Amino acid sequence: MTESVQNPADVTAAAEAVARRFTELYGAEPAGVWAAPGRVNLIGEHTDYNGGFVMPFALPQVAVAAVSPREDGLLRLSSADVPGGVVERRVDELLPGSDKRWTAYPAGVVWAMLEGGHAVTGADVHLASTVPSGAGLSSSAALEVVVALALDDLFGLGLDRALLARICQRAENEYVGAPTGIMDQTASACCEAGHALFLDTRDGTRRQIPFDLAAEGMRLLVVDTQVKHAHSGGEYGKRRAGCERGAELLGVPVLRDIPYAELDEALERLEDEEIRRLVRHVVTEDERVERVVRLLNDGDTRGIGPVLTEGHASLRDDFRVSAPELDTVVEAALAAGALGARMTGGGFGGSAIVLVDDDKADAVVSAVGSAFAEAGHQPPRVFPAVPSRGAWRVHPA
Ligand code: GAF
Repeated sequence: MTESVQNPADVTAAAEAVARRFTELYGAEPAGVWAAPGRVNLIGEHTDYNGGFVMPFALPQVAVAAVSPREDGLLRLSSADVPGGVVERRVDELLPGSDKRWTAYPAGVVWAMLEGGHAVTGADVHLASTVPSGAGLSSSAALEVVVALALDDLFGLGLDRALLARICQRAENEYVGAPTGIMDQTASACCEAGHALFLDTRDGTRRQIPFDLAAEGMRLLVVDTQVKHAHSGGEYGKRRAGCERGAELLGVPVLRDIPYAELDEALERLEDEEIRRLVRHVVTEDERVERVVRLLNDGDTRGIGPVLTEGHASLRDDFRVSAPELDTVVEAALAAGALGARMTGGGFGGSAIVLVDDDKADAVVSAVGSAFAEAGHQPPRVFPAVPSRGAWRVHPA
């Protein structure tokens, strides 16, 4: 049966627990405690490294960090979620690509800050997270952003949220070695409760779009297939390289520069079928984000359902980043009366989202559970996605 999980994080309790453990590990109370959320992406997938549009919102699930600054160049890292105690590094010896463990995310942020000329002289950090890892819900961006925000505060760096997100992206791209775009870090840093975030990844324009499904008798379910995905694995990078090749062949800096109205003409100029499919996905996906924004602005929230489902078909058939478990969620949910459904995040496993009327939610959850059992997939975890706030300092408030 489908397991129902994950109450929204009780951040205050989590912050107290993390601060207590920090004190045990490092022998003094932390200077503060910060939190940064995971995200789901409503629409706009694999567009962020093509200069396109995305529309994520933050989840209630968060990474929490208790942190104190140091002046002696030592970086001490520990996590409640990973056994192994405290890991020590020297900030001036951090080396991109040298760390294959979870510590690469916080250490990468320190490295990226130093590379950017921001003076960070060391820190003690204890982390814990309620964002499921490997579920396509940006657990790694949450770790990066929570550490970046803490360091920004503690060292008085005065970074704005967009720059904070770019530093975290640099940590992920260069230090961790995953060639991701800017969506996840921006979502974790910049989202607002009750809103989805429209982001133009080319010029960085952000718009908060009110997104209150509860008021309209609907909800968005996250279905975590528990099939693990990994961005540093080759497939994500191959898609990205294919998109860049497509832009080059079409003579534009990024695929965002191909107007939707000129897509057919652009496709005719491409001989390689694989690249043609990648280009078609990216250009149509940007158009779908714009359509969703228009529908939400017009108050037609139900109308976004079919657009989400269209997006899934494009990711499955053209971009080819879906997985059998994700397709099962979408098919079973729609057959049971969902308004729309799609995979969310990078793909190759991870999570799907399902837009559903409140009175159909139970039927949809049970249909997805049965379909998984029938297909021999391990049971998924299902929880509602409530648009929540971006990163903040929990203590001192
Ligand atoms: C992952 C990446 F981290 C994002 O930058 C984005 O490309 C997404 O996959 C696909 O839309 O979450």
